[in-house]
Amino acid sequence: MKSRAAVAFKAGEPLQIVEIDVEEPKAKEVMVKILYTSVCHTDAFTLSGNDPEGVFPAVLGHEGGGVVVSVGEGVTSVKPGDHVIPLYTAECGECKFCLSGKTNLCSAVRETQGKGLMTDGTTRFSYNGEPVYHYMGTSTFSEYTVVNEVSLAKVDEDAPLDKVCLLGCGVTTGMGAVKNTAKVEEGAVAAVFGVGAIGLAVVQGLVKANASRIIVIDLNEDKFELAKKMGATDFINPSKFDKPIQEVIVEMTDGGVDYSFECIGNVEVMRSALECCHKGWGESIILGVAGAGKEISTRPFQLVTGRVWRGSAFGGVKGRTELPGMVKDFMNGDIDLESFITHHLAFQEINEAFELLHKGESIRTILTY
Ligand code: AHE
Ligand code: ZN
Repeated sequence: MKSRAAVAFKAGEPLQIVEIDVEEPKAKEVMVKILYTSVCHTDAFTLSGNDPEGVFPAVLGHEGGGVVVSVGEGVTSVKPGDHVIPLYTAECGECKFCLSGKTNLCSAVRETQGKGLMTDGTTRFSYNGEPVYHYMGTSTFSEYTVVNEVSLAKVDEDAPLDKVCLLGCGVTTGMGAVKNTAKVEEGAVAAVFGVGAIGLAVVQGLVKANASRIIVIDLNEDKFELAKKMGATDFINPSKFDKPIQEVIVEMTDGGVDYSFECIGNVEVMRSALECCHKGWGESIILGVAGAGKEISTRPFQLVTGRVWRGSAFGGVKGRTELPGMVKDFMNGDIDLESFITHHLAFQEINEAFELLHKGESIRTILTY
């Protein structure tokens, strides 16, 4: 199968739109025709060369929606024509992780996924006869992609894929972190560091959880309007203060917040997010992806005195089990996805979508194939 794809040939270089070859799905694999995809900071992060798992050339992309084209041997949960959202956090339902009841992380395909390969150690993509790697088990920047069956959530055919594709990463990560990781209770005071798609999704989750105060922190004040529209109550630009921002937040919240969320991937900000938490019970959740070699630090006394540092992937959401319900929530008006969509572009304009993200001008750009 020939497929239009945006290939990351080299770290730090723009993607190139080329025609690649995509092999038919093997056992337990599925070919999906991607109809819509968006670009997330993690794609840009991997393209930059800062991701220890980054391999090139690769077909990046992990927030998309499409239709099943064909299935490999032994695939039972989807059939051609089904509408699906690819999952970078698979759910096999059988591994130690899936059976633990403690995590949404699944080990079925994660090891090969991190190497840009399918589970048999090979790739389904090639260009001029040379292999091209997969990415995050999804590779939504190709019109035709091959993914593992366990990496697909089947969703309602009536759902608009150009919107629910956003549930493939940012929105689910943010909303899930509030509900599953922090388990925010009514009346809680929360701080959200970084007002991109994930930060806004955290704000939406906090509104749903009836948090009493939602403090957003960002250097780009242009982001505050949308955050306010979505329910944030306080707005802080750290560059306007001459002391650590955690001190400012502790002062304005009578001792600190109940929950904080780091949605940037900056290890200094992670420290602020922990240290703005209330002594005795405040919990800080790390959602941002930090660059290779970066480490977090704080005085252990911060933890001894009751603050908690946590993190989660994909908001702790089990994709195959829970995404269909989130799609229904969107269709019933209980999840807002429209507010995240700031731009629409054609797939071949994908590098422009990366630029909009870099410049902080977009939250999400929906690319149409
Ligand atoms: N490959 C990186 C880590 C990347 C990472 O942390 N990814 C997040 C998703 S980012 C979505 O935009 C995640 O959930 N990871 C869980 C997982 O299993 O990868 C590295 O540092 O090696
Ligand atoms: Zn993402």
